[in-house]
Amino acid sequence: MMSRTETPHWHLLGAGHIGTWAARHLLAAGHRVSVIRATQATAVHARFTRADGRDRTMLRLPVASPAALSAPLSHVVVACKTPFTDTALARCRLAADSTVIRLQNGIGTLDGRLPDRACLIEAVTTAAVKGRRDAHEIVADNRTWMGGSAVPPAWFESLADHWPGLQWAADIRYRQWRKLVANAVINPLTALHDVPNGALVTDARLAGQAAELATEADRLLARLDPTWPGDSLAGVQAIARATADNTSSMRADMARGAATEIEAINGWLLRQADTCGLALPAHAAIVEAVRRRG
Ligand code: KPL
Repeated sequence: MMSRTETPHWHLLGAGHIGTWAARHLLAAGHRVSVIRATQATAVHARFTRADGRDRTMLRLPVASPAALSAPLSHVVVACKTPFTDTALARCRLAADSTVIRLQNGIGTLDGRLPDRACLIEAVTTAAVKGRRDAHEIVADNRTWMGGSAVPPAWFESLADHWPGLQWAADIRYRQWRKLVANAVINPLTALHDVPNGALVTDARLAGQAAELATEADRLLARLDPTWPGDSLAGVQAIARATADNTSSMRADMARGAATEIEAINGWLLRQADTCGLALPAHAAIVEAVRRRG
């Protein structure tokens, strides 16, 4: 059991852009971070620069190979791409009362996969980090919310001092839904049409499809929670404008022939719609189209 003053030792599943960006803030707050990776390498190196070139940070994260882990893990950050969640989890043994931060796109990727007494912290970020494997450019830190319980863990307050824009959200569901709708509209459309995010507001045909997807998502979310404001399209368009030149993560995945996150994003909407007997034809069609390209 960790005392209130002790800082956690996190094990990171998924040392990509967002995983290493999170590690950078955890380290700044004095936490320890190791990467779980089946590799001979002893460390993962990451270089961060800001878009304006001002801040340059080098990060060295020790690698803990799954075979060398003797004790169950107490603190885990799951930041891998959603299709690899099960493979990543299979590499480690979680303590019965482990704390797990889920920093991934989509919803529900850890449902039924954690020990019963585990504490799941959902994280939602609007940060934008891009670049190559080990050289990350922080385009914007923006805002990050963590939540899942009324009261944050003891380590949260000092972490927030070292993580720009980090806040605790006792009810994080709306934040997750907002991000999910943005991803459910922007990601598959930009991937299938091989266009940057801004095309969703500049191309009339894509703008029409974006409106259809956002409206369907709102219909479902209002069915799940009648207090849902249901105004998703404006938010999606704002994100498309703010990230106009960016390549969405799904467009990048599809371009390099990697598995996409469609099942955790639009697939989640379809599974929820099924449970309430609602049809989402635009989402069903786009999931099919992405699967065919996979
Ligand atoms: O989160 C994103 C992604 O690409 O996964 C958006 C918001 C669409 C920005 O590109």
